[in-house]
Amino acid sequence: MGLKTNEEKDVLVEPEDDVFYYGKCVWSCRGQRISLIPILTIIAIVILSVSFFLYTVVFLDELLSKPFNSACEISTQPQCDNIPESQRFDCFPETYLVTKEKCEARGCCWWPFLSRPEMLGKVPWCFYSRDYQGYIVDSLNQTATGMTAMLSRSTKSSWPNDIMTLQLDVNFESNERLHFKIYDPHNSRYEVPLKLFPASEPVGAPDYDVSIAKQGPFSITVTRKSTGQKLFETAGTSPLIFADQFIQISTVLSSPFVYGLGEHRGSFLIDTNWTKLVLWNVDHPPERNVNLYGFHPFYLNVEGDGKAHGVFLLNSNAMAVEVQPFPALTYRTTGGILDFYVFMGPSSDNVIQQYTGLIGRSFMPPFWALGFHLCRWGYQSSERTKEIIDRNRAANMPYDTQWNDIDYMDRHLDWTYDHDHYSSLMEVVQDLHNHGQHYVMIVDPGISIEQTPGSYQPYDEGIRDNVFVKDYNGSLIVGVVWPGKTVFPDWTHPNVSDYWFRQASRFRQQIPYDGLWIDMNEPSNFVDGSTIGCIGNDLDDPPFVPVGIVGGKLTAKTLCPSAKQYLSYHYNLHAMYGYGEMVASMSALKKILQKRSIVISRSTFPGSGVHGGHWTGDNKATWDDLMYSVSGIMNFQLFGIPLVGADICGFSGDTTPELCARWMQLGAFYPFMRNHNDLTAKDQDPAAFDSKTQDIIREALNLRYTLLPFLYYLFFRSHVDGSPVVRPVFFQYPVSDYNATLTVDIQFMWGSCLLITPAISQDETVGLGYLPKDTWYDFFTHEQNQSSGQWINFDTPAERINLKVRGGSIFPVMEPNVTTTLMRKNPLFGLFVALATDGTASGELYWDDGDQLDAYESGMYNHVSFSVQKNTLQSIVVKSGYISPEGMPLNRVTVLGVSSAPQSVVINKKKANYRYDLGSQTIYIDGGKMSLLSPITIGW
Ligand code: MIG
Repeated sequence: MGLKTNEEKDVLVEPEDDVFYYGKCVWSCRGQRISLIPILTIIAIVILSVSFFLYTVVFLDELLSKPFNSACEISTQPQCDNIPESQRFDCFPETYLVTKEKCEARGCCWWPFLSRPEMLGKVPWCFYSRDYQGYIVDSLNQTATGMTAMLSRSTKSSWPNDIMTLQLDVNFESNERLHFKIYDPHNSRYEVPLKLFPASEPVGAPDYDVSIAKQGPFSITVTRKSTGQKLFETAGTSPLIFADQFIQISTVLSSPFVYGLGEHRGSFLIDTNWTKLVLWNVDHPPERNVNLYGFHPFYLNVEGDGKAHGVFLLNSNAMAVEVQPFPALTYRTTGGILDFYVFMGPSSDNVIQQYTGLIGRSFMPPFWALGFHLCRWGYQSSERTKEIIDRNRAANMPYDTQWNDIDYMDRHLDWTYDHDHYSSLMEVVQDLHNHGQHYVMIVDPGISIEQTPGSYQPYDEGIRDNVFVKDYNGSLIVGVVWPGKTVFPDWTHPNVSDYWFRQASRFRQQIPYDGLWIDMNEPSNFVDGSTIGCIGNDLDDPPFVPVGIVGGKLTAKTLCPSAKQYLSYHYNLHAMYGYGEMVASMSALKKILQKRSIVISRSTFPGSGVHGGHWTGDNKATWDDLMYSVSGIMNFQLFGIPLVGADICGFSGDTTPELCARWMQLGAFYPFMRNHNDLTAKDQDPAAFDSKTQDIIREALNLRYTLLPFLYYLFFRSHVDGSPVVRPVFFQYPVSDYNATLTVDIQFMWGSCLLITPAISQDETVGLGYLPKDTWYDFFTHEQNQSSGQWINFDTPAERINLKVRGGSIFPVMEPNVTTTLMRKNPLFGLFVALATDGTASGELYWDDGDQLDAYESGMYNHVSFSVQKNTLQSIVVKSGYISPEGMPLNRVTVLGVSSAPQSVVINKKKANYRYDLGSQTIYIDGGKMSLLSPITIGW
């Protein structure tokens, strides 16, 4: 019956276009395409027999441990025998088009056969031999905190300008941080101008060892002493190559569980089956297998036993990182030096704490920034912006911040607004402020050169202060962006910070904005290189360009790498362009506002988290994009940029009510929650939908606002000790049967308390997820689940997200309101207590005035810790440095997991009002507005 229907359809349907037609034929065009079948069959037979032959060949080869290569197959010189596919290190990484002649000219092994046809294009045909001539160690000396070695090579590599002598410095910086650096001791080379922070304590008895091979090719091994696990191991991989514009080093990974290396789109766990990741900042929508907006050469590797370490390569040159099944990882970078840091963990949290200890801890966002942000490209007028604000207020949506995109500007000129269409912008912003709301608008880096001299200060002052990027010749380099022809501030120029501050502060006198959204800062350019292209020298067109890079070249959609910045060529500094703008923008905001604020940047680099947050760019209104957003957000937790979110409901394309409602439910758990929409897509602000959808969205927002004190606490932790805000499930549960937790990337945690399981597909009411071994409570029903660590069905009814609380948690909550400002005026604190099976629980609270600069650093904050033992909750006021007029009254306490009705409930020796629900085993206690700034004891 079904088949018949298909056939009928095929006859009836007129192919509308070729793509559609071919697509259909795969399934059901047998009648019409009968002539294809014999051809396809023959092709299939050929493919099968060839692959069977190859498979047999390779299999036998490995089985018999016998070289298949005889003198006539592979050149007899290099040792190419018995190198399994997984251990082939690519000797021709710059192209797929390699020939036997070219390969052998490099002294490498040529073996163009693969075990399985699907390995084509993944497993290299041209790979290093075991005895490839590289660097040897000439001398090795111990130093007070490590060792120093001199390396040299006597033959040239195939890359131009080898550095024939190298120095390696190994420095044990602390028990947790190892630093090693390979560089040219004779000529100084570009090094990343990033502010790094010293290790907190000196080295004592570290749990690591470093050894350098004294004989044979150079190799370095870092071992975790207590387990013998090798954490960084170059032996048995590709040789070290250190040429002027091509530097390569490989390491064996301790396990295939490797994460990070951004910015990229994909699963959280990086596939070790030959994945090539390109790092080179570019304006490109999140797509798999290409480089994106940010540059983060950092990975986390979970060792077999649940311990973890991290590796950071401090390098900002265009880079390819290849991960292969050995498992091993190869860095190939186009410049700089090899400057490595290894972080010893041993927990994943520790690794991130140690990494951010080096690159800087995340900034403390103001409280309002954790509320809901609403944005779109193309309101087209201040009146329309106001209509949207009004309708969402009328719909009672919790909502703190309204944004404007480039359409607020006068002809897309930075630091101006359109006096025709946005004439009432000032009133709109004042109205937001009157309602306790905030305003953020976009600024792009490109400064128009097309204005009448004397009429546009951002250009005139930039020329006067000499802050724009130059071309290789020293003239201004000109690109094209939204305002037409533009120049680009050089964020490394000593005058740029003042210059940017002046523009920002002058504009703030017109429009009193509260934060900055900085876009297009890869930097993006509508023409490749510049309006006159690039000179095309070794910097624009280097001998190695990562395969798969967007546009196929470094100049694509950005400035010429040969352009000159104050500190170095753009070639070296490109990856840091957005970072530099973040630094200048945050510094300007602090000076202007004298308050905490936000900078949300598209392009990022290590250290960006110190100065702002990130959104993951131009996603689409699809379920796939909703799903991948979770990995995106978890990645930035590894990179030390916890304030991150994806465009909720999807940027490009029209969303649907269901998708948007689901996305708002998930987005309520993004550290940065913003709904943003493309120029032409249909409205997707909460009030744009039918009342049922609005109800779902309002609930999601109320839930977020209820949980804001907990989220704020998590940001405090991140700011102070570097713990991520959103945590991958394995951070809490590193060991699980079949390593299940190591693959979980649709679910995630807030701190150690909440497990979030979003719905990720249409019409989904139950979703498969992993429930780690622990005691769990449903946040809404309080239903208890004792899990032994299993994949189970999670209820995902349309009305809400699945939210589970880990037994043993205490976290602060607050009565929600439509703005954080109103919540703070009447702060009704609550405590959510979920008992572990032994009746214990613990948690903490952080509070300050919400936007005071350096509140924590100047001690003007409150910190309270809570614990439960034997039916008694006790608080300890760790710090009370912020006394607000509103106080910190405890409104209610909800205790889950109380199996029998209490006789009474007592707060600080006084009887309290409470209600016990046997069904859900919950006590609801009236907190009696006791001040949280004094110790509280509650017994039941
Ligand atoms: O070329 O400012 O990623 O969020 O709406 C597009 C317009 C420029 C890209 C940003 C997007 C923003 C859009 N921008």
